[in-house]
Amino acid sequence: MTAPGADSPALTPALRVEDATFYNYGRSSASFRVRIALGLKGLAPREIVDIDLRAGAQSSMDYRKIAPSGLVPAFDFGAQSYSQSLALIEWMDAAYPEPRLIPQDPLRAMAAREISYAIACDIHPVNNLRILKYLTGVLGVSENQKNDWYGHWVRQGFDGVEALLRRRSEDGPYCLGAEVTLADICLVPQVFNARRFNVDLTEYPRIVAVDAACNRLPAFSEARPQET
Ligand SMILES: N[C@@H](CCC(=O)N[C@@H](CS)C(=O)NCC(=O)O)C(=O)O
Repeated sequence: MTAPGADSPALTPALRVEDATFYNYGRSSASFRVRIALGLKGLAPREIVDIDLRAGAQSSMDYRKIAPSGLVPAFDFGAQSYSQSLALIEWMDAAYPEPRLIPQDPLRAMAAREISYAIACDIHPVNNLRILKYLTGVLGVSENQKNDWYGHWVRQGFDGVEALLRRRSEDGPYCLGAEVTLADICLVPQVFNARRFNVDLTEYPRIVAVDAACNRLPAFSEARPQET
């Protein structure tokens, strides 16, 4: 005889941010997203460990045991560890629902993810450190050409994001209007990096305005990289 409930998966025991080690890097925009989400929710991991990307610490065997992809950020809970900034943030949003970062309304949730993924899946991956290093180190691309590459893909992506903000941000001040969502968490680090690479943002008044509004909130301003 089958035990009641034997065919339904067991719920995983609850994990807590307070028990996690957060693997972070100041200038990593994916880590920056997680820092903003932690701040908005008022959560503090047990420990924050910086992985020095410039020194290649993300590729060490020890770090790959935590995050096999060799990318930051990651949460290590001891017996289990997880990476991918949006997965970490979506888990926090489910486990600590206030304030909600992904709206409960399915259409608004889709709109928040639409902007988030436009940044995190389309812009960020082609401009990641390992891509830029491959361009200059393996393909022999010059610094100027690398910077052209960076600006090209940011502008391509921001053209779409600016148009989405015209449709979705209503009277602002944030990506979807009055409430901060995952979309803002993805936008602000991307704008920070665009400025670091001297990308001209004059064509993107809505993006610039949302960034300014977010940076007036401590969760955003306190999560900014210390060094530029
Ligand atoms: N999709 C991943 C991207 C993570 C990622 O690309 N992290 C960068 C820093 S922003 C990294 O660790 N780069 C190291 C490298 O390129 O070697 C996420 O959202 O967590």
